[in-house]
Amino acid sequence: MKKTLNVAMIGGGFMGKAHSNAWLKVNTFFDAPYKVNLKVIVGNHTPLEEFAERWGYDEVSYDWREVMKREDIDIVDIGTPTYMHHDMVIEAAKNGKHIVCEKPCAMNYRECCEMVEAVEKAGVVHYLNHNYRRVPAVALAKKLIDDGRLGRIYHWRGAYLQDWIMDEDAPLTWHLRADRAGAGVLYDLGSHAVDLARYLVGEPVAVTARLETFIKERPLPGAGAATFSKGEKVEGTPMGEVTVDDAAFMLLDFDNGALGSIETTRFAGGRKNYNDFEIYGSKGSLKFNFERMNELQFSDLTLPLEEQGYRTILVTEGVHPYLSAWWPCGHIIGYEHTFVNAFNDFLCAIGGDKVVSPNLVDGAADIRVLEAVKMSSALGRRVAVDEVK
Ligand code: SOE
Repeated sequence: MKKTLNVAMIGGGFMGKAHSNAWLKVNTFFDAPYKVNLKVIVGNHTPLEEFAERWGYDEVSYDWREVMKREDIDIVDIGTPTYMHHDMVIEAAKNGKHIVCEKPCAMNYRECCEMVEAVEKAGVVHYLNHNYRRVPAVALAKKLIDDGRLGRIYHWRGAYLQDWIMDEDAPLTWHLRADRAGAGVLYDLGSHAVDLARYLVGEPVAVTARLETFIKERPLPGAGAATFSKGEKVEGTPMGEVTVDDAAFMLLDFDNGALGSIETTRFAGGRKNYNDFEIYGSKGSLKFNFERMNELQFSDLTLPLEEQGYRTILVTEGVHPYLSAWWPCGHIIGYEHTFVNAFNDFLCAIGGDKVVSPNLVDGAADIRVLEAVKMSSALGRRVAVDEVK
């Protein structure tokens, strides 16, 4: 009989939904070493009873510190705004809880280092939800690179583009406040892009970057103003200053000599969740785009010239990671499946492997690069990543 682990989910927004869905599916589609029970959903003000009813939580709570101390909680899942991650992770670690934390890891490199120290001291398993590593097509990219099929890597070319705040009436949510989010698109999407670059190519050692804010002030979120859709701006709505970047462009020097670039913006009209990368090596090249997440383009330069060119691989065969748990080949998967894939790996780590990646150590490395990007833009020069302390 499998032991059941009780989950406390902190945050009932978009990530609260995506994570709750994954906890509900992981024991159905995977032979995870533990069963999972949705014990308590934790929030700070918005009534959670309807959320608890819909997703099947036993309880609701509005006191995360009290929940952390409960003996009957095994896993703490943090899906809150970035500024809360540091204190929550440290409190969870102190109480011996295994931890899932949403990206970005924390507000700055120093906070991340304190979090790493706390989880390592506690000996708990910790996973940082850069879920795009759990896309089978990304796993295939990793395999091709590790098998030497690309040869020496020359370039990483990443672009993570969205367009959901191009409307100047979109309200000033926490994502647009430096004291809540740490940075704007740089942390929100740039953390995913840098994590993928680190996973697939290597460690950035220096950056040269430019940040920009296009819309300097926005309507304060009023009662009922949606968080992600067009704000219901009415005349006289009080305005607030946007204190984060709307776009962040960077050049990266990698430790293995590769040269890379990453573009992140939430002002790329028509791009909805356009998480794209291209990798160019001496023997081959790859292209992936999350908006076509079941496909990987591969150009094999070792073929006879007349056979060369990009071919699109439909990455749905059961031989690829995770897919044998889902559907037969050709029956594609989606965004939510990457969370389930990751949570199975997290439960396996608790069950024995002890380490799952990415984790807070990766998070600290990601944020160190992103802080170097902020420094480079502010100073107008190339910044070595180890300048960030
Ligand atoms: C931003 O809109 C966002 O929700 C990110 O915060 C997520 O991490 C990404 O997976 C989808 O886009």
